[in-house]
Amino acid sequence: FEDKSPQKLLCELKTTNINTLRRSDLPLESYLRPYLPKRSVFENKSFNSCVIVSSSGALYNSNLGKFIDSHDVVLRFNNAVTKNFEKDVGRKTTVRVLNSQVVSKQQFQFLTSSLYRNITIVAWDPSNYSSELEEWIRKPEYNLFENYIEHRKTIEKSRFYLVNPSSLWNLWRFLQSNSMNRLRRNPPSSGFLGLSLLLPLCEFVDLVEYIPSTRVTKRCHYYDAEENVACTFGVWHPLAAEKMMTYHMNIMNDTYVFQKGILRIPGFKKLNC
Ligand code: NCC
Repeated sequence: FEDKSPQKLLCELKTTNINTLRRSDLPLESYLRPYLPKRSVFENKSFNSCVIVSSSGALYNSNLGKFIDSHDVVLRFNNAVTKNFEKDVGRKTTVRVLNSQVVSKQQFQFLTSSLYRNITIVAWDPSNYSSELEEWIRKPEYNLFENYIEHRKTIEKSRFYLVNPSSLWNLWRFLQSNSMNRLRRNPPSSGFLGLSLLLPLCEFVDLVEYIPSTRVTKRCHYYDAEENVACTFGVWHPLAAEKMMTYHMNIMNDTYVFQKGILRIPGFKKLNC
């Protein structure tokens, strides 16, 4: 994408539709339909400052907690905890983007853990590249629907949304059409999905330790000691392409990006496409 300006890329991304499922997306007889929300996530919402907290090990000892909490919207991923890490990652959570393993696997205790209460949840699960919505609902990669329904039924004011899996492939195509290498046909990570969800709503989106700063470490997550460089540079997800793209769209100078670990992407609202 060297020949494209950041503005042009943002305009392309703006036309890449990311949708969460609404009742009207499913036929009347679908068992899932009554549990879906009537509206899509963040419909008509608008915010000033938003921040995406990557789960990167490089956040450990970053002291970015106050900076993170100063934003109107704080987006976190999966089971990334804040307790005992407030100094580095803050304590506020507005929305969590979850992959379907976190919703469905017993070990994450999705229905009982306080991590998944009183916030907006957006979960995703990959469909086959060319499969229809109903086929995916019959055969998701991890069965997230059981806990989806249970959460919507039993938890008061459950704000839980499911990403339309075709949106994941729209994002993948955006990445592929702007990459010089052939990408594996695996959907983007929760990180890039989170960015695509926030850009239409926020004046700007900051990302912390999304591009590894000088604090780069083998540690996978700030919240556990496992070492695995694939978490930062990717194996299954097209992580390298996502990160290069995000870096290209960033408006902070390199001192900010590599010393502080902060990128800033302007939201879509002010774009002149
Ligand atoms: O690790 P994960 O990712 O939960 O991280 C969330 C997002 O933070 C950014 N990240 C994370 C670690 C790191 N060193 N650098 C980073 O930039 C990435 O943007 C990442 O998307 C996922 O994306 O959903 C993922 O989930 C994990 C895992 O399922 C969950 O953590 C739950 O345990 C996946 N790992 C495995 O399945 C083993 C990971 O591939 C993708």
